[in-house]
Amino acid sequence: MNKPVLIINGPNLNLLGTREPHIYGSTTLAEVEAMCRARAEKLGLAIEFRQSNCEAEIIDWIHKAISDAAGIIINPAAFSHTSLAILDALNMIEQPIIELHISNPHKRESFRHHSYVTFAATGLICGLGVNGYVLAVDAMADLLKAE
Ligand code: CA2
Repeated sequence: MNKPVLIINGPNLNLLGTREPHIYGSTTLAEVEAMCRARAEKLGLAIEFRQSNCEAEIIDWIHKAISDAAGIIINPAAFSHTSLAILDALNMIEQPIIELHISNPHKRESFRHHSYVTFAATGLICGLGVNGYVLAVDAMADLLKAE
């Protein structure tokens, strides 16, 4: 059986669509999950879609993905800018990793310009709103096909 692509969402993204719509839009995370599932189904990919506000839980998911996932799509949210521990975990992954941001952090405050996660990422999608998730599923399908 094909291993699923793990889609990880970091802290506060459970509130997507309910706050700061001028930055993040008004689509909820449940709706983003539905968009990803629809696209993945068309591409014949299985996905696991998760969100956590807890750094340790995200690290545990990444460890499990070493053996259980075909690839990882991750919006690490604020942990992008702070978490060397998530980078260390992602560096253990041999499968493709796509880092994703809804906004374009490089157009925002300078503390968002650096992401630890980028050092482990195969590719990066940012600034395209929640449609970036669908594009990430497409890009992951291409990366997996090329393997
Ligand atoms: O643009 C992105 O996707 C970010 O990863 C979002 C993070 C931010 O710290 C990064 O710099 C860029 C923040 C996520 C906060 O989630 C919210 C959800 C709903 C309303 C407000 C914030």
